Amino acid sequence: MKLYRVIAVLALLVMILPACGAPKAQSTVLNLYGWSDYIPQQLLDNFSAKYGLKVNYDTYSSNEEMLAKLQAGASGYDVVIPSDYTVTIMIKQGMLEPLDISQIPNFSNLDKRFINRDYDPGNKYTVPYQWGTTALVYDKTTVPFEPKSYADLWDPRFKGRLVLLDDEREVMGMALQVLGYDRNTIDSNQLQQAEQKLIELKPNILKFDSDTPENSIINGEAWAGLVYNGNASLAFASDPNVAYICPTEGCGIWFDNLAIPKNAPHKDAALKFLDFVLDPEQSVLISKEFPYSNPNAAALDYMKTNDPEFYASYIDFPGTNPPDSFLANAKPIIDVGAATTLYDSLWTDFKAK
Ligand code: N2P
Repeated sequence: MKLYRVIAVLALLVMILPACGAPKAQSTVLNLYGWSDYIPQQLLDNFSAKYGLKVNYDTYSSNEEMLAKLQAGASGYDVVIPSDYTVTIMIKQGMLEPLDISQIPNFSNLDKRFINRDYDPGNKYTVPYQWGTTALVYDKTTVPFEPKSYADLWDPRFKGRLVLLDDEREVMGMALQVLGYDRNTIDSNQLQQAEQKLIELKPNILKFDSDTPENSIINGEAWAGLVYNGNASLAFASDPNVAYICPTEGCGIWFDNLAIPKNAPHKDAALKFLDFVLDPEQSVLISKEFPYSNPNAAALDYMKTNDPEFYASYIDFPGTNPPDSFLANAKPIIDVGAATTLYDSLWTDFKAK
């Protein structure tokens, strides 16, 4: 065979072989991009030890922050943790890799109530992480009166004493509900009224904090606030005078998920991570450090057997185990499509005032 023919055959083989399923080198790294204060370091260490993978963990404080970063071209991430309405947006924009659930055996550990939800029918792109409510927290010993509604937060006696999530859909949603509107409205007039309503609340706001708002309640600087359930659970764990209630207008309800961004560089590692997080023993680590509500039925069984004391506290507290008074009147955030830009601009304007 002439030399040029040998070269041509070799070149052809180099092109064809990878497509024929030649084994691809296993990843040695997992790049995780998740909410801050949400994944125990112990779980990441256990994952690293089991698979010999190095985990890099970048954090964000809101869905909007994560989405903006990915839309701006950040492409190195293997796993993200979007909430329900953000899953809708990411699927619509082709930002997620489809999942093969047969490669995630621990998926069967999930409570059936938390799979196959509207934002991802058939779990084609996501697996549940944690879920929860967004509602009112307060310290019974510091408040001038016990609030019952979101509207009560506008009382001048709360001057400089409120901590609010730095979460545009949750806070705008609260103002819309106080005005008697749908928290997912796309009506620009109602949205502008909501911004005005929030501007009236400004004197009462001590700070915005989506990461550790429980600290402001625990240290007494804030008397009440709008927080996620896990924040309230942590505040209660350190101070039994803390209450977490569903306001008369109705609380928020949300479902967070693990997903693999399109073209993730280490998809094999990402799939291993999705399965590992759903292992009951690992999942209990999440509940113990970040007590949101856990969608993993096998994990709750594991907790009941192996840590009955913690399980009792999990079942007792409305932050971890929301009673009907929360669930009957809980409203999810849904994708508002083109109106998202109006929410963004009103929120930015309000924050700058
Ligand atoms: C973690 C907050 C996650 C809950 N800091 C919001 N869906």
